Order: sequence, then structure tokens, then C-alpha cells
Amino acid sequence: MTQNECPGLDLFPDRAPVRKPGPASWLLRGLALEDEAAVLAGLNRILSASPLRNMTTPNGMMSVRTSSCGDFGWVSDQRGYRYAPLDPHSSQPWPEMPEVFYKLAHTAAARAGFGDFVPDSCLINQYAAGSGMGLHQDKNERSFDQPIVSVSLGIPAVFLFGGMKRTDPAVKIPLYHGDVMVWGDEDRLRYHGVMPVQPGHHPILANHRINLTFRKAG
Ligand code: MD3
Ligand code: FE
Repeated sequence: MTQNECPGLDLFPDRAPVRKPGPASWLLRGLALEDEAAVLAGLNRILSASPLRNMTTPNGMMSVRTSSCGDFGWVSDQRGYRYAPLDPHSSQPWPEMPEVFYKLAHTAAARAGFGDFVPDSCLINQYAAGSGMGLHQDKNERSFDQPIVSVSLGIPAVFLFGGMKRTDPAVKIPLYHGDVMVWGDEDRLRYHGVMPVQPGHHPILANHRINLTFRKAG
């Protein structure tokens, strides 16, 4: 008997393979697991050239450590945020985006109904226990008609999905290793954040959560 034939036995609705937290948002549970080894190898290559670092924002130091790959990386300092073609740490272009990253972002977007998503930027966020991200909007990208794809790796986190105003109530969505989310259209400018991550252990990423965020930034 399938879950649908017997909804009363759906003990873990949380782990349903596909969920839609908003009209144009998709949660694709475990999609990245198909390419897990290649994604982790790509990540290691990127981080050896452009290591994770704590960036400063106009509001102070971030608890999350970041790096990037692709044509543009997300950078922040006292002056504010922007997408930049060079890593300010190395003064070199950001590492190239691995082929498997394009494939994963493209596949996820296509499953959510966004054809031909070709990201030019992948932001890498690393969370340790206690790190989180307050509610914010992502509005530094040139085109809001392109979706954003995000890949969760390592220890779990609770994602906060709010509304169009900071004070709108936020839905809590637990995200696990391999989960992929796609956000587009009317959900693209919704407030969102990450609750402080609880201590945990992952066999490969140890005591960290890593999030990959794919965007068309330029
Ligand atoms: C929902 N990062 O880097 S990624 C960020 O888990 C950021 O590291 C979070 O928010 C993280 O800016 C979440 C997913 C994400 C990105 C953009 C969104 C979710 C979004 C834009 C609109 C709605
Ligand atoms: Fe964001």
C-alpha cells in the first residue's frame, strides 16, 4: 500500500520526497545524494583555492563562513554586499563552477518548472554549531525572473521561510544532507533565514552544515 492510499500511516510527512512550501518553492528531498561524491570532490577543489572565511557586513561579522565559485562570488565588507568577479582574498577569479554543480542546479530548477537555469554564481556557506542567518531578502541579483537553487549538506538545519515583510510569520522547514530547494517567481523575494544550527555530526562534513546557493547574479 502506498502512502497516498493510507494517509494515516504517513508517520513522517516531513520526509516526503517533494514539498511545496510556497506557490513557487520546491523542496526536493535528497536530490543531491545521486551526485554526492562528485559534489563533495568539487567542493574540496573550490575550497583549496578559495578558502572559507568570515566576511564582515555593515551590521558586523557573520557567524557563517563563506566562499564562492563561478563567474561571480558574493562578497561583503563594511560598505555592503555585492557580486564580484575576483576573490578579494586571492585577487584571482573565483574557482570555476564544477560541471556537477551546473548539472544539479539545472536539474533541480527543471523539476520545479524553471527551464534552462544556468547559474553564474555559487555561494558556499559553512555553518558550525551556533551559526545561523537572520531573516533577510536576497535582492542583489540582477534578474529576479531567475530562480535560486540551494543544496544542503552535512548536519541538519531549520530553514525559516517568511513572507514579504520581515514581521510576517515564518514557516520552519528542517533541511537534511542532500536536500535541494528551488525558489522562484513570487517567492523569490520572501524573507528567509536559518535558525542557529544545533551541534551534530556528519560522517563526511563532521560538525558542519554546508549550503550551496546557485544564482544568476550577473
Ligand atoms: C528563499 N542562505 O546565502 S539558501 C543566503 O541555508 C541564504 O545558507 C541560506 O539565505 C542558507 O542568502 C538559505 C536558500 C535561499 C536563498 C535565497 C532565497 C532561500 C531563499 C530567496 C528567496 C526565498
Ligand atoms: Fe538569502
